Amino acid sequence: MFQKILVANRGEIAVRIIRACREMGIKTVAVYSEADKDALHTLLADEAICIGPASSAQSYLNMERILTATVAMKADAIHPGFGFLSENARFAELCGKCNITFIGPSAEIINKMGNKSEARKTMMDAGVPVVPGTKEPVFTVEKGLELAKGIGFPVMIKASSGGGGKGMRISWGEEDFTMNFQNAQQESIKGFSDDTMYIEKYIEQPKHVEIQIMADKFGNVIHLGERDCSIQRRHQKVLEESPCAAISQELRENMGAVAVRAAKAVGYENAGTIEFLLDKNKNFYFMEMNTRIQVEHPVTEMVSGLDLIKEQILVAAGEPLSVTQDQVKLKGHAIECRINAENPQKNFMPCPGRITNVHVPGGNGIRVDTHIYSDYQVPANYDSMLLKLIVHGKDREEAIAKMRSALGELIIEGIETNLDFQYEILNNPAFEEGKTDTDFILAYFPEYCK
Ligand code: MV4
Repeated sequence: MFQKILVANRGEIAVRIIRACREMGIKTVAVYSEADKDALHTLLADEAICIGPASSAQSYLNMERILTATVAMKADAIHPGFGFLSENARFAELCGKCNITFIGPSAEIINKMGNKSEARKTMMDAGVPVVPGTKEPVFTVEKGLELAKGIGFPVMIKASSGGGGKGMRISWGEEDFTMNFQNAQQESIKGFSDDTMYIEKYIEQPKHVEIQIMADKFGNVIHLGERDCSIQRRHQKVLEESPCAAISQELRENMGAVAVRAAKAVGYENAGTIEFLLDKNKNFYFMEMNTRIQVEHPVTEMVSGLDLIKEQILVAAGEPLSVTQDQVKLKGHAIECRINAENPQKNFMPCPGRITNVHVPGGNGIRVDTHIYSDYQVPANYDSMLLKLIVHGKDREEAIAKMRSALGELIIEGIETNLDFQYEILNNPAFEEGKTDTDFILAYFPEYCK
């Protein structure tokens, strides 16, 4: 087992990883920027080392500084968390060259899945259902239009290097295809220096359902059920839950088996997520694979009883998974609400500043993952997520009741947050009925989408 892990991240996920390490008897090193001198992860870790100025590019994204810190502090592994360097194949490769274990999949797999059109092709060959569309990459409008006519409009034009909605356009017919293809491709060239595109049939008002998988070095792959992450705003998830209200046990087992097949097809290792679109007829289609631990992993932890961060560390150290598929028992219902430093009245503009007072809820089935404390200054340089409130109840109804109660008790003073917005979602009748799809916020909260 590792003696010491360097946590190459900040915020609540860095705190989450440090706590898991401490429970496992592993020493921790925090890296921090000049803006994070008093951050909770800096204070909680056994050791901490400053890696540069506030800007991410010069600190949490600075591979050379992080690797140098790891060697200097004599850590034997790096946990990258999510965001920052977590899906950077070059970083995973450099870790190996420095004799440091990158806690995640290999550089080759990160690369393969990071290239979305290649991932699509790999999954088609593995017999995984993908959204109807192109198999080979598309580079020109002419070829694109010809293929789009074959697929049938509307279509979604996507950048192979894309993600988070970047380099993505809907085309409703031949008339608007050329403009949308060119715009998506230009955005991709500008953002990712890549003109590789692919085209899919546009699935209207789908649910975003993702399957959590875990794989060890012995070829064991398990799935831990699904998360419904349909409630998003501008491709930022707002609320996630498990299980998905629309999925039967039969469909869950089917999707889980497909996700395991997908992971095995690429020789996957460590934690991963297979993202699917679920259409109105309950057809599901592979969309992308995320090769990191995700923000919303706690909802899966609550229903499965597993600690996914510990599991990541175990398998990275060469241990087998702690459970087999047969031993996975999913119980009850979990919901996570992301609380951000942002102002819903001002188009969700980030609102950093000093937090003057915090009170967090507690009690049976309530979990709070956060790095904030009273008198903490939220820096303007990073993501605005402050806190994840996660609840676990015997069923969806109880989980909703718990979340309403917990949101009502949570107090964050001194800065603007989306707490009231979350409360409105929890009290929306359509949410109660499980009518979650990717247009949910647009459909029920149009006043927040102007
Ligand atoms: C789609 C789609 C419908 N049809 N692809 C959005 C982010 C990127 N990862 C893929 N996305 C979508 N791809 C096809 N063929 C709808 C979306 C989409 C979406 C997906 C998940 C959650 C929220 C979303 C909001 C708008 C669009």
